[in-house]
Amino acid sequence: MRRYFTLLLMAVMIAVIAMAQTGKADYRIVPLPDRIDGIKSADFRLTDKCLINYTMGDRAMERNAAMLSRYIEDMTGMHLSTRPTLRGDAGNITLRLDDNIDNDEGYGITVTPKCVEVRGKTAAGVFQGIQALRKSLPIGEFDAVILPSAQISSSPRFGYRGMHLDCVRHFFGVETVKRYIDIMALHGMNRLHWHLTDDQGWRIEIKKYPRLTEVGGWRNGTTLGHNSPVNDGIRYGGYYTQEEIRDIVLYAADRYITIIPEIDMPGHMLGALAAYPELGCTGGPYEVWGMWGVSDDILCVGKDHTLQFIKDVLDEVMQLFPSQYIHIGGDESPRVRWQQCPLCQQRISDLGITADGKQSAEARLQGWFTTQVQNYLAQHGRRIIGWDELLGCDVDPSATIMSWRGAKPGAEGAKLGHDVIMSPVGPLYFDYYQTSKTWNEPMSFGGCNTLKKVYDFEPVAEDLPAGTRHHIIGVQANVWTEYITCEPQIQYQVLPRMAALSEVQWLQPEEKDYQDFKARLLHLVDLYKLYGWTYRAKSLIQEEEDHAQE
Ligand code: TNX
Repeated sequence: MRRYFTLLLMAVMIAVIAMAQTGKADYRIVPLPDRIDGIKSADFRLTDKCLINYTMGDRAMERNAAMLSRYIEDMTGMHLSTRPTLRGDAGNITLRLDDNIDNDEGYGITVTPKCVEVRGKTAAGVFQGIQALRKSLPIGEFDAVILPSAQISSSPRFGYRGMHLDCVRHFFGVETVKRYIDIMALHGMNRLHWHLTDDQGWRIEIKKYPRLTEVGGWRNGTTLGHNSPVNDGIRYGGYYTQEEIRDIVLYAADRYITIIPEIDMPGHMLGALAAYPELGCTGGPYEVWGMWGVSDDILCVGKDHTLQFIKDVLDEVMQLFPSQYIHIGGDESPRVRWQQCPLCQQRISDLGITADGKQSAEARLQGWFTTQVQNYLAQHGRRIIGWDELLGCDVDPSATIMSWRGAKPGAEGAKLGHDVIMSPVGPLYFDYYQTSKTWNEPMSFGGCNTLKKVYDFEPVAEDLPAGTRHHIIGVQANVWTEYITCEPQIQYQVLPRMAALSEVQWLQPEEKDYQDFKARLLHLVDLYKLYGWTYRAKSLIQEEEDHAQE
């Protein structure tokens, strides 16, 4: 009887083991780690009995551990507990800081039969290692996942790895912005450039100037099609309260993403002008715009009041955003109003500004205004980023330039000693089409930035002199939302192009290989599916040899 029972038990156990689902990790992820060295020893078996160890008392690592636990559960269905500890124990995953890693965001992962170690020079680096480990896992319901023994290590090529999001032309709620941050984290990115003010609305609550959002946050309608004269006549708007902004900034910080707010000035300001017409040259009245494009009405910088207004706004912005950088726009500022404004002309003559062969007096006036803002922010330990138009108005080289009208202005800026972030319209405007065959695509701004064009982008031009190359500090893709009205459409525009961008941001040029990337991309896309994100599937299955220019 007893023997019969033992046999039965054994049979049941064999059946259970046979039924148990086992998956296997694959470290060839996106972005591809710099090194994946196999170790000749047995594999590590990850189960829900494993613990995630982190250093006791380290809040950042505690959050990292919790995040990894959640990711593993998303991917495999296995729930692993986290544990504060002073040392790594066999059979567990251990997160720890490692001074031997040079790059602040570099990571190392060591897998042996006994344990898995995720290391970084900083907690941010450990987080990058966590993302890598997460993307290596198979997707499904598993009882165990086999992790082949290996040494993996990687460091990002660029310290500034950005995505931009325009929440003005269309407004997106807190949850959408948080999911955008999640998507960025998955792709190893660390800067969110958040476009918060423009002609079509003012989206950030400023306590001292409540009309900015009460009045400036709303437009009476939106143009249909590509800036057609037909307007839908539907009141549209919204804004983020300061409380919501703090919540989003923290959410991003927990994922090692810094949010850089953009308050675009002196142009793209109709939101503010509609609320406070005295800020303009003509005194208005102004309306929050229901059209796209560039408005002639910009801030009047002849009035001291305008400067005070900007300082007051920036005071509140700085309280909300710990980012060292504040983006002050500076793009697309026509100067026709300044030419006719007695106060602006008075300012020009008071300052003794004159035109020369290169620049008009009004261009110099924008330079003066920008410098005032730059100095004010510098007094508070902050730095400015501005669009490449700033290069045309004598700003100090300590201003960082965002090169959008191609990569050439960025290269010029670097030669002048500016730090530069490359985000040229071609191929890094993700509001542009992803194919030349646009008839089956959601309406976009125009252009044609295919997955391959994004992948092939090289931010540091070959002919850039050696002493200036270090000024190219980052790469970013921009998502303007004139034609993007809802979250699935944002995701469709950025996925999978963000995957290609992540390899531009992380890999050295010689490590890149488009065909290999496309093969590795398939698993990443399975993660998009897992999270229910919308993406452009056609970019995966067909080679789109589009050479249309933007
Ligand atoms: C240019 S990029 C703009 C934006 C538009 C975008 C559309 C830049 C500094 N200005 O205002 O939304 O093109 O792609």
